[in-house]
Amino acid sequence: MTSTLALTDWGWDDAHAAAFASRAIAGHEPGRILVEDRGSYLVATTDGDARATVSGRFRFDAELEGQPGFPVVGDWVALQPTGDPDHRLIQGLVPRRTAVIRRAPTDRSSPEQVLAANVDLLLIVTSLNADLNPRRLERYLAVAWSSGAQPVLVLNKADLASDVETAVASVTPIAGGAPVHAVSATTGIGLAELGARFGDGRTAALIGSSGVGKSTLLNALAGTEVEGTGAIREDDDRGRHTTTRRHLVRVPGRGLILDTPGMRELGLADDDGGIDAAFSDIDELAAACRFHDCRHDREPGCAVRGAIAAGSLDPARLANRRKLDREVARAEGQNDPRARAERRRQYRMMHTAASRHMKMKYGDDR
Ligand SMILES: Nc1nc2c(ncn2[C@@H]2O[C@H](COP(=O)(O)OP(=O)(O)O)[C@@H](O)[C@H]2O)c(=O)[nH]1
Ligand SMILES: [Mg+2]
Ligand SMILES: [Zn+2]
Repeated sequence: MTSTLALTDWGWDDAHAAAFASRAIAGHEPGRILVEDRGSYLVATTDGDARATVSGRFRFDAELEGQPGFPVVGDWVALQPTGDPDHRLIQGLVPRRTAVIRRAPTDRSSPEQVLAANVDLLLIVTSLNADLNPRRLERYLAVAWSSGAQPVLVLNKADLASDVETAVASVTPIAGGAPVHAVSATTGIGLAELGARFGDGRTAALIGSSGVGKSTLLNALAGTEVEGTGAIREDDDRGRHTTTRRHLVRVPGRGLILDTPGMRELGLADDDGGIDAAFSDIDELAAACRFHDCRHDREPGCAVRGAIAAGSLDPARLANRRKLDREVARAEGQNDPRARAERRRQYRMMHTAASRHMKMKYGDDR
């Protein structure tokens, strides 16, 4: 598929351009990752979509140093042409403006996973027919606030709910200022208001459990069955169609939208203030505790326990905050600093050996 779109149609702006220019190497051009498929990428470029893989040097740095890490959907990368007009080499990564990161608690080898980069609007989608789980929403909100993207709570399947207003009122206290939209992807309730948050050049991502209606919502927002979604659907073991790969699609007038597969576990990685932001009401209460290091346990003069006693704070919310804090502390413990230091040392040794070799072979001014 060739297109004659400008990079701004893919979300390129002055800040990205400046970040790219400060590192640019002659002959490299910017492109945006649309799909990642086991190390092979589909990228949007000024010449249309192209295939790309990371260069040997990029892989070397990513695998040994863990820096900057492999590109993910939404990333802007520096591309170098190859002899094959449909294949580019990824030589660099433009620093991410935002990053949605999760930790897979069961996968120790890759404790952190960047789900998407450069997302402006993060839609946390949940369904009004199933039980609305506030604890799960708090978890998603913590991830969202850490990411740097603006979270939006989307309560889908409003057509099936008997009391939408009560449901919205029940999540508003935990939304922490994030807008809440009750919508129906199938009947169109609330879609105009939600759609107004999107715009050309902005990047939105849909996250949430499987079955809440993310893909249906994407199609409804696009006003059509989004091109390419068929290619990223596969039958799962129950014979249903599920989204299996993250795919950034362009919807004219609504910018770029990323549909993600449902996630069984959304572990929290290193916390960049996301938990504090998701539970700012508790921190505000805590400021009035008698002791500044109050653990809201049995301390006298505890404003947090006072709020629970008065019925204005759900004790389950405090318990969930503690659970998420413990989870992050455990994750940080697993990022063993000694293992990290050893990896750095090995990398430096190899890097020095490699550059010595290159110098001998090609001289100093490569
Ligand atoms: N009644 C109703 N069903 C919906 C709505 N949105 C999605 N669905 C249905 O929910 C099921 C799962 O939707 P899907 O978009 O695949 O969910 P995803 O796993 O989050 O991508 C499908 O059968 C949809 O038709 C809605 O607003 N109302
Ligand atoms: Mg889906
Ligand atoms: Zn307290």
